[in-house]
Amino acid sequence: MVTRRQFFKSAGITAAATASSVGSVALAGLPEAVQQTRPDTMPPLAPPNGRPYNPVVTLNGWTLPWRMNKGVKEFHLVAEPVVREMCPGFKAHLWGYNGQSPGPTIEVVEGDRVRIFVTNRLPEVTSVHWHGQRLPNGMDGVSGLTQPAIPPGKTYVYEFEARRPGTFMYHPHADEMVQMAMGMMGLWVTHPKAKHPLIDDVDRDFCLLLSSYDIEPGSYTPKVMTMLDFNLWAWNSRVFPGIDPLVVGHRDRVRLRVGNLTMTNHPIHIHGHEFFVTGTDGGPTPRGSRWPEVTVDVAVGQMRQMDFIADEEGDWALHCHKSHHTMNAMGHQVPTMIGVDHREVVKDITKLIPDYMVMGERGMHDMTEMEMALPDNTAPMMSGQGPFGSVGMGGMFSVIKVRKGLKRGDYRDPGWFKHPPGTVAQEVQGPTPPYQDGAATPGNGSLGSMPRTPQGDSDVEVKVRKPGSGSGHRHH
Ligand SMILES: [Cu+2]
Repeated sequence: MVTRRQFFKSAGITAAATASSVGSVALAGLPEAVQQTRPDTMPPLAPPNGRPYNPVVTLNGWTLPWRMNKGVKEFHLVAEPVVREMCPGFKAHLWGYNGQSPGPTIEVVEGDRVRIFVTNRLPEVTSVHWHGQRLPNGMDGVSGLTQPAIPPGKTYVYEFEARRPGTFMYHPHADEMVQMAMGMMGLWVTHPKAKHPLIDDVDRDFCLLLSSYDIEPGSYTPKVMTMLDFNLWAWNSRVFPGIDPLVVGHRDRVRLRVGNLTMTNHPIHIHGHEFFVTGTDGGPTPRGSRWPEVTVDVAVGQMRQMDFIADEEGDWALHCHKSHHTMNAMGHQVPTMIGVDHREVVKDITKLIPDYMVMGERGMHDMTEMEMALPDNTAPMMSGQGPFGSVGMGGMFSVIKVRKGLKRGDYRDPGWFKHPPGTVAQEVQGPTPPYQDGAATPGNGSLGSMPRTPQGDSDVEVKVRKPGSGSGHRHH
């Protein structure tokens, strides 16, 4: 078991100095405001007191330590501006809690009495809504409706009993559009107090929040008015290749808890396994309602809890199945160029813009390996190196690494999977049989957007201009 002090040390967190905006007298008697300075996935926080449970792992996040005060678990959240590294080389100026966005995960046990102090170090009012919880109305955190908004510099306290087990979220209910667009959110897990008929024990328990941002390449602050056209799709305010892998042992029982606080739905897709949806933010699902899936849609404001047995070794992708959501900023300004030969045009353009680059004539995979001059502080659009080259992904993407012989509680990255000989797709040697050109040839009844060139010309040249190319696409 990790002591509180050891946890602080190993997790790289520090007790924040008393805020200048909140007098030390006012804070005397409050639990210390623990702050996290790193964006790494922190080891699970084994409960140092209270009822035991198997703690969760927050991907690229951490769990907030508490103090026990006469049988009440006391937490201290500090709402404040933070600098979040969203992936190596790209930092965002967000708002969050205790040094990070999302805020720390709060973990308690069904039946716990919980007291949460919330200090507001933002330049405007805030509040905290405990999404999904059963609680007294006045603790629900809707500013103006159930409480006055918390003014800047003030500390409010919430107190209630964690009445039912499950995965919940917390977020402001004051100037929500701005504050959630700026990254203010966190996860809350209530573990069952005893063996629960609908909640199975698991070996590894991961949680993440889906969030989205609109940050112009080269800038730091999200555009808060954006409603749909976000350009960064994040898990716990990280984008691939900045999202840590989910390391699990072979045959481990694994749980994924995914909450969605973006403005659109996300079909979360697992490779190589099937999962069952075993819970929502409404609670555990009845066993008779469960069926196997490899993709589950997580709608706006929902949580989905998926259980699976990791019985296939390897490096398995886990990602949002909206392909725009596995790309980072910049992708949406690029016009579709497939089938366009714009070499002549480029000569004219480069007279005006010397750095102009031809992109996407043969698809966009080349962009994953292109050395592009990006503005400072920009996430690569799609990158991430795998053992076989570029993965060509960004945004909501990670890898479940299933390995034999992992010790319980070992979450260190085991490196890339070593495939047994003969189990990797490979190039076919020898001559390929001739291919009969079919309907997609001009003059053959239809006009393909990418007509084949005459046989014998290995360098594909394209002479057809695709109608409508050059107009940027919008996504939603
Ligand atoms: Cu998505």
